[in-house]
Amino acid sequence: MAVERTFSIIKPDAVAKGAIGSVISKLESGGLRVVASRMVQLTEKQAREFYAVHKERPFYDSLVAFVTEGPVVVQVLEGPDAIAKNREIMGATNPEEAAPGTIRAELGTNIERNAVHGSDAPETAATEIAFFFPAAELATLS
Ligand code: 3AN
Repeated sequence: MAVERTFSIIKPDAVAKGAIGSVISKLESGGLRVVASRMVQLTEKQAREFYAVHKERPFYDSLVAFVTEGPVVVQVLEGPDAIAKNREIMGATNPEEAAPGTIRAELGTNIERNAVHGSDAPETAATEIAFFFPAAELATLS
């Protein structure tokens, strides 16, 4: 298994619930390590740009409003097969379909307010990491 990096957001709903620690605990228990982390209040401009791939979708404006309603934690995770592993730990996009024990099953409310974001492929991981973190801010773990 190749060691990869992926990008993760702990969304405003999970932050507001005081669940930052639970999310990171699940990620770390699953073998992922945090190599960069920052709390940030996204601007509308940043959110629109970050989610530009969804700009034609009917939920785009609502998604932008949600991710800007309060602070989020943006982070970079590293580990074997980190992209797929993170998505496995997150669970399905719709919390109602997420497997028991996953972050979205435990902390998500609905398909929009679903607690976390994770990159879906190596290309998006690279783009999303660079959107928030200069290379110099990524830790090298021993
Ligand atoms: P994932 O986050 O699981 O990769 P995407 O990339 O399809 O899912 O969707 C990005 C985000 O857009 C989701 N995390 C969710 O917040 C929101 N979203 C996706 N589908 C819907 C939908 N049908 N209605 C409302 N929000 C949605």
